[in-house]
Amino acid sequence: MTPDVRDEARRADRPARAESRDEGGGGPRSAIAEADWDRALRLISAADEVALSCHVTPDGDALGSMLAVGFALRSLGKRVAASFGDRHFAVPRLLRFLPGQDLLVPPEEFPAEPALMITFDSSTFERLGLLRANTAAAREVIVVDHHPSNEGFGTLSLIDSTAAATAVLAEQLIYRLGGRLDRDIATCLYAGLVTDTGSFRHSSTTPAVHQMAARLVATGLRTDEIARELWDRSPFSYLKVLAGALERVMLEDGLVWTYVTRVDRAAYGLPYSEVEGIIDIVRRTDEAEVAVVLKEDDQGAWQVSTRSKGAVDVGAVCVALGGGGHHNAAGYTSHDSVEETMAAFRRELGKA
Ligand SMILES: [Mn+2]
Repeated sequence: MTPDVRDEARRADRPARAESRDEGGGGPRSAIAEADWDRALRLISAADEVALSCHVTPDGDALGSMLAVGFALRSLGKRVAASFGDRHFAVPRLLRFLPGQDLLVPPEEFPAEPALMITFDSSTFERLGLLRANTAAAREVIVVDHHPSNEGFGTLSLIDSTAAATAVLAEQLIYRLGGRLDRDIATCLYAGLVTDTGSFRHSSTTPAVHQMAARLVATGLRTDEIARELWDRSPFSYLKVLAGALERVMLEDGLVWTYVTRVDRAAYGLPYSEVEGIIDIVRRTDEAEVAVVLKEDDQGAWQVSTRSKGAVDVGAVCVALGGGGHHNAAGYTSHDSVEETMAAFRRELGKA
């Protein structure tokens, strides 16, 4: 599965999680054992320096969880190096408001052989990008994550697939370390919580999620400012590119789709990363069960984002086309023309 496909899954509505009381086979992984928390605390208390990583092209949950724990470790007197393994190391524009960016170092300054490393929200070793070698060379690797598919690539797993976000586990780790929530830590955790619950809209939004949000908001953080940074801003050029994409949107037999070329983006100087949100506008369409947006990247390949309202498994469609994802949110890469790409998509959709 390509990183882009995983990004599709993480950006979109998650399917409803099974109840954690279901302890039969095939259910979510059970909550983290006390013995594992204890071992994590022992490893951390014995360390002078802790190296933190999250997945490449981090979202609010990955970066927010990592920075929140980074703050807590620093206040315990640990040296902290935090990073993510992108080739072009830069914090995504939407996340530059997060406090704690001084904890970040580019991958080339990350400890080559960390004695203790902690990874956040990365479901696979692959998703650590340039930091894979550092991870492989680390003596101990604690994996903090909530993806049910997590490979458990570390020496210790703190994985709970019933958690709505990795930030939920990060908060627990901070408490167990004897840390307290301040406004900076809470801002980072809140960014994770709202990102992964889609602003408390997804089915993962449990009473526990709102209780955690209440603890975070009680520190005095600005929910309005965080919401604007994460969801409600874009450069003017985005509106122009969006207008072009909406101008040519098509509705055919329950399928709504459009495309954005690199020429469209170049005309307004809009980077590829800024067109991710177009699918969220297109998928609103009442008359369509499935939404597709083809986004041409800087290399000329089409990154295909797909969404379903539930009746169709777009994950299966995208797997058949070489990609992957979830039932309601998936993606793949196409090197064909727009017409050929859509013809192949329709063909697979017909089988689903
Ligand atoms: Mn997450």
